[in-house]
Amino acid sequence: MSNVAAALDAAIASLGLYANFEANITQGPPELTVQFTSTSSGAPDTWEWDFNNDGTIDSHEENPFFLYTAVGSYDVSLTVWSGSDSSKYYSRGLHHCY
Ligand SMILES: [Ca+2]
Repeated sequence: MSNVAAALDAAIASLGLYANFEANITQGPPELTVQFTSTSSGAPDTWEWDFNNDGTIDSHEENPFFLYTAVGSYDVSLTVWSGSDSSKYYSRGLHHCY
């Protein structure tokens, strides 16, 4: 790792643990495949995605795909963990299938 990359990592880690994510697409007709990318800070070691707000974790990957198969509006949450610390980011009605 370069000195610049190491310094950047240290700066990001100093921000603390904050969950955040991006998605490559936010609406479309089913079946809609969405690529989610975690942009969380604080060097999380665990990712818990709930793509349809049903309380069931759908993925533990850092940058998962999810396939929306039904028409609807979906709330998406990402909880990240670093040791015993956690942070949750919640996006209401992020994805619309029509
Ligand atoms: Ca779920």
